[in-house]
Amino acid sequence: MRFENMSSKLHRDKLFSLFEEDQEGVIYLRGGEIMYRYGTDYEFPFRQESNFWYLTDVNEPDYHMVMDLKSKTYHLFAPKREAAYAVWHGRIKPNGEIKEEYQPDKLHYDNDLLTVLNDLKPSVIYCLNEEQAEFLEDLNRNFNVETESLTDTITYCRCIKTDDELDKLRVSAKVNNEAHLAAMKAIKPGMYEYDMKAVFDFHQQKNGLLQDAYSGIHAGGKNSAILHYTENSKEIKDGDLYLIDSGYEYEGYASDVSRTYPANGKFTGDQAAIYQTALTALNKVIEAVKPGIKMEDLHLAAARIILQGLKDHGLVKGSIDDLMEKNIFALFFPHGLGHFLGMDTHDVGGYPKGVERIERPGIQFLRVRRELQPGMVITIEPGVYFIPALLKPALEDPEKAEFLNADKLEKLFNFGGIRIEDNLIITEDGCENLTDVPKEIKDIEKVMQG
Ligand SMILES: [Mn+2]
Repeated sequence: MRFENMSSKLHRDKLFSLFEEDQEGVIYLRGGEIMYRYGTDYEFPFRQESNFWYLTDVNEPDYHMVMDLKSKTYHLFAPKREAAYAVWHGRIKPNGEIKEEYQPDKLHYDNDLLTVLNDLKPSVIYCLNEEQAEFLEDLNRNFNVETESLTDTITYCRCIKTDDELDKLRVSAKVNNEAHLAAMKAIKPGMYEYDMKAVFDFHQQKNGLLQDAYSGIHAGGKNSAILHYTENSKEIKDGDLYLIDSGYEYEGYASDVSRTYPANGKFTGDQAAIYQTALTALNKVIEAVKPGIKMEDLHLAAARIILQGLKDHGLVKGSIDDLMEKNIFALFFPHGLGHFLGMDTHDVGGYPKGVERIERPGIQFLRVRRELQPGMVITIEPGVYFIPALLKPALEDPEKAEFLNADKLEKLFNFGGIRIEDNLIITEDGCENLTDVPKEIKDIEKVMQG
């Protein structure tokens, strides 16, 4: 599936529309440059800065852009390449081709940036950060540069997706779903975590998705209780759980899916009970997702379900209300329930101006605190972990220990953790689940046992 490279026109119109009709000034964005490893000539693969990509469709290094607010004119500045560039990096795109591909109102070379800005005589230049502000002020000391508001304005645009963006996320999800299914089918005890990474990456890349959206987590056994484990280097043993939290981008749009399953294809009693606890939380939250609902309420609802599951399995004791009040949930579910998803994996817009984090264990890490609206895209990723670094001190703290079954918990210090994560588009009356990878216990066991 190919997309016309014109989503950025809609995005620019959306951004223009947020300024007053007679507003003076210009918006300036500098695109990404190639990054090198420390002081060497090792090049990291180029990936455009998300705001720039969003507003231009340009995923090439060394571009700049200017939007003139009054005339609604979009200027794109392409790098002026030396002939030697072609020898080392490939063909230099002719101007006509750049114009055709990106359709700016005015195309210039980057060395004309100062001339064009001087001609526009902007009363103010809105830009994203201090670094870009300094770059502009170095061009002309008299420029009046403002860095306070543009990030919020673009973020406001980016957190409600257009239909084109949703279609890109659907394509991304489809390939990612296949890669997750392939990983689930491939695992065997004795494989290394990097073997699983290789299987997953292969299925993405052979489908044309070349850019990972974040550092993938491939965690066997107790490593699955390390929230951002990325070593991916250990052997996965018989009886271990394996947790995969990994995703690739399609045309800049990320997928972020997690699954956890037994390496040998059959859940033990403990594994099934604890897995089902996380899964029930996920399924119940997905049923509840709809416009108007708040992520912090979903987080707390998931926490209650997790506590109920742990209580049913004899790991915690007391009333759910007391367990909630004492923040016992955060010992087992210490991260946020989910986040926005888009051009960035942890996409922008989770905290509008004036909204603060909730100072409470676990939920303080929630990355979204706002009412859900149609067109937003979120992940929901409840987890249940046995993290000795959290549980050991809790067992020594009388305030917490009275709610914990020490004998049972100590036996689970090497259990690891479970996280199950789906990606959802908020719709008018609920949500569309982009993730289609087996997650019910019977479905996982069926797939894994061939
Ligand atoms: Mn996530």
